[in-house]
Amino acid sequence: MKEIGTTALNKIIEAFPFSGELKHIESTDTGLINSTYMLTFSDGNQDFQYVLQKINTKVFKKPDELMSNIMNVTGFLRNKINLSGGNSARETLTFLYTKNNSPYYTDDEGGCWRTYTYINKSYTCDKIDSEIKAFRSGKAFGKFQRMLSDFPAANLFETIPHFHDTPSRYNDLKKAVEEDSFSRLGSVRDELSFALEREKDASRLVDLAAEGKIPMRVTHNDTKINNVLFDSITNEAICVIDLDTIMPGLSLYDFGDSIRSGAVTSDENEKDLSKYGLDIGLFKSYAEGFISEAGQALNEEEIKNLAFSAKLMTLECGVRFLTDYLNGDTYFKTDYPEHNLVRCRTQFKLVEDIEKHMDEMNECVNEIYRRSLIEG
Ligand code: GN1
Ligand code: MG
Repeated sequence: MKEIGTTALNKIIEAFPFSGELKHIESTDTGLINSTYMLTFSDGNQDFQYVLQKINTKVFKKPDELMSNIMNVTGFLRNKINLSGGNSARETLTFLYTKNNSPYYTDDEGGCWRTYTYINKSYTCDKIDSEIKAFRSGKAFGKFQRMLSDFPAANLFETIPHFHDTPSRYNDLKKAVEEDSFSRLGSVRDELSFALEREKDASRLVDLAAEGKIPMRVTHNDTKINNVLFDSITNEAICVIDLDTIMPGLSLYDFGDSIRSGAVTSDENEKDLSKYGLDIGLFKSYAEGFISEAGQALNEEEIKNLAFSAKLMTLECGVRFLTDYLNGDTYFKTDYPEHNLVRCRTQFKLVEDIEKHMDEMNECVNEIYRRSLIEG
C-alpha cells in the first residue's frame, strides 16, 4: 500500500472506533485528489467495511474547515432523511469521529485521515451506460441540492476559494504559459489556442451571479458522475458522495459538471478522440432527472443557462488539466506524463461537440422544463 506503512496503519486503526479486527485493506483509487482505501474488519461472525481516505492537504489546506463542513452537512442531511422516513445509513455518508472525538486523525508525518462506513451493496460508475442511470444520477444531484436549499450557508467554509471561478482558472493557465516551467508549451499550441478562442465565455456565469441574476446556493461543486452511489440490487441512485467541495456556488456548476462527466461516450481518460463526445440521449435523461428534483427552484436565467453550463464546466475542466500539464502535474493524480494533456483533449473535444448541439440542448431543456411546470 503505497502511502501507508504497517506502523502508520496500526496507529490509524487504533485511533478510530472500528468494529472487529482488520482482515483486508485495498486501494480503490478512482478520484484524482485524495487517496482512498477499503478496509474490511471482522468480529468472527460478521464483516464491517469502512472507507479510509487520506485527505490531500496540498489541495485542501485546512482539513479542520473541510471536515467541519462535511460533519455539518451530513448531520443536516441525516436529520432530514430520518424525518422523511428515509434510510440515512444508505442515503448519506456516516463519518466516524476518532476516539479523541476529532473528525480526522493526524499521523506522525502530518497526514490527515478520515473514515466513513461503507454503504453495503453499492457501486459507482465511471461511465454512465444507460439513460435510466443518467436520469437517476440527475435526480440524485437535483435532490441533493434541494435538500440543502435551507442549509445555513453562513456555516460553510470555502474549502477551495474561486473553485468554479472560470476567469481565475484562465489566469492560472496564463501564468503557467508564461512560466512554462517544464518546457511543455511547444506541444500544446493547439489546445492553448482552443482555450483562448473561448475566453470570452469564461465570465458569463460569475457575471450573472455578480449582477444578482442567478442566486448563490449550497452546491456540491464536484458532481462528477462517479460521485453517485447506486444500489447493487435495485440499481437506484442512493447517495451522493465526495463532499469536499460543498460550498456556496451556482446550481449551474453542479448541472454542468455532471453533463461534462456523465453525458459522454467514453470517460475523460480516453485517448482515441473519435470515441469521445456528447451523448445527447444521456444529456436529455440527466436533465429530466435533475429538473424533476431541482427545477422548481431554478429561475429563468438558470434554466436559460443549463446547456451553456455544460459547455463552460467542460471548458473550465479542460483549462485546469492543461494548466496542470504545463505546471508539471502537481494537482491531479496522473498515471503517465501526457495524462493531463489527454484529459484536456477529451474535454475540448466535448466542448466542440456541445457547441454543435447547443440549440438542440437548449430546446430539450425548455421542453423538459415546460413539461415539469405543467406536471407540477
Ligand atoms: C477532481 O476528486 P475527483 O476525481 O472527484 C476535481 C474536480 C475535477 C475532476 C476531474 C477538488 O475530482 O474538480 O472536475 O477531478 N476535484 C477537485 O476529473 O479539484
Ligand atoms: Mg473529489
